[in-house]
Amino acid sequence: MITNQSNSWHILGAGAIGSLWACQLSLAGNEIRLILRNSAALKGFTGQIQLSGQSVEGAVPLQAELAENHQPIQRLLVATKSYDCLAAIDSIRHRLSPSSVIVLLQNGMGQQQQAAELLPDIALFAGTTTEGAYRLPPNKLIHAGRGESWIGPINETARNLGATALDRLQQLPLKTGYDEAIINRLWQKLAINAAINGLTAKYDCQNGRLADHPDYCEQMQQLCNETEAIAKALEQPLFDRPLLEVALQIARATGSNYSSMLQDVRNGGQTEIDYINGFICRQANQLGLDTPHHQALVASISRLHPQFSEH
Ligand code: KPL
Repeated sequence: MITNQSNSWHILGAGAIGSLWACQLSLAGNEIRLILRNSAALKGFTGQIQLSGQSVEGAVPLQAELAENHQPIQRLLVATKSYDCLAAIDSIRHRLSPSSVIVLLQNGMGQQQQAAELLPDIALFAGTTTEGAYRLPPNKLIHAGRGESWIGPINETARNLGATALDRLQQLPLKTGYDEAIINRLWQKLAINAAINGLTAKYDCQNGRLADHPDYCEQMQQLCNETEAIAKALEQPLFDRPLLEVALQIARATGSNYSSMLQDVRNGGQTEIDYINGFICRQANQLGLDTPHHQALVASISRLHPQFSEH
């Protein structure tokens, strides 16, 4: 039986966003368990996260465990990087039941559809957020900027269950709305990330630099033109003004930020390029349309980490 008000949450992906929701859910009286990637991470976990910034300051005690545990999972928040999503879900699949509810809160697109194919009978929701947070090892979490989040169903099971399954998320002091048309919200966020993240990674610059540099603005324009054409062909309305205008506004508003993709490159890690600009290329391909500027950007970011690239 599905208990809509379950207060037991597991969190996969203890980066900044996963940790922020873990802390907020815990502070609101929910029972939280972080699922860590291996025994070294579990051994190194200090048992608490030191929260500061835009959230109430203090130490939040949290429990942690490994995926191979057998305790059933009622509510699961997946906040891994997009490219880790399927493997992460697969690692806890033995703990899911038809009454489990999963929320994917990640950048990029493509993984939501793959997860929906993998788990047709489990309620799957997806979300997007503009909350700003970062981790300072070993256990600090800085909630740097307030934003807003949207969550909505991505399969029939979730649509039938509706917003009440996510009451606990909506009761947190993080501005969160429920939207049946979540795919469109994901497209809007994707369109912005596709205009900013890859270029900042390519030119190793802060977001604001894109808006100040005529050559970078021109490249944003080309990416935005292609994104708008694909979104239009897929009947996904973006904004009530040109995408470039919105992307430039966000690049300026987050001017001193280093985009998540640039941070990944600087940390020597894999990037989400295949789930951002790469997703747009795959959609274009299915439509028989060309996206040369997105393709070139995917190729140049992939060259930074050829060992990881799908392409
Ligand atoms: O979402 C972002 C990201 O870095 O992933 C932007 C909007 C570019 C802010 O940095």
